[in-house]
Amino acid sequence: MTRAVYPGSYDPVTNGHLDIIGRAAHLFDEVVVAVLINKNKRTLFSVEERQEMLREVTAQWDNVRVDSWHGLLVDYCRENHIKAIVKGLRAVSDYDYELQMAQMNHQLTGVDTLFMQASPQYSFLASSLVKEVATYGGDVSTLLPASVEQRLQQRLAETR
Ligand code: COD
Repeated sequence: MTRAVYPGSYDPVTNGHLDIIGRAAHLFDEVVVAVLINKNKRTLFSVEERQEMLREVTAQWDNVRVDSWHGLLVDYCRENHIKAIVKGLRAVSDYDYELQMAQMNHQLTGVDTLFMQASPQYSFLASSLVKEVATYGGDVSTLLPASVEQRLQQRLAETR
């Protein structure tokens, strides 16, 4: 059985993430979308909320599972017998840091990282930018699943 993990912050999940998840689900028997917890990073949504949104929008794929993890990604891979990490690359600017992480992870445990190129229509898309645009009233409806956009608008209204 081929199993891969697609790790990230997912604060919140965007259509760019979903595009990678769907494509990875065609390549692997199982894809685990893992919300990595970083206590030093301030997020708009809690880990539970981020997982809930991911579960809603990935329900269409039987072989996609959502999980969370606090600690090193390589330890998650080891504990769950996962040999491949999937990452999305939007632009050359993503590559330097992603390559460094991939090499470090490989050095630590031998786990391999597979890069999938972002689809052109999503290559500018990042959760942080979506939050910024929505904060100032911009239209983000084509960038997020409808249920996620609804939650984002609700959260921004609560924090105003
Ligand atoms: N199109 C395609 N891919 C995209 C898009 C898009 N529009 N937007 C984002 N992605 C990709 C990102 O490149 C990334 O691969 C993934 O989707 C998740 O994105 P984010 O922004 O939600 O998540 P990040 O980049 O903040 O996640 C970083 C990790 C949490 C994966 C990383 O920090 C990590 O592995 N942390 C665990 C601790 C650890 O092991 N540290 C040592 C590393 S060597």
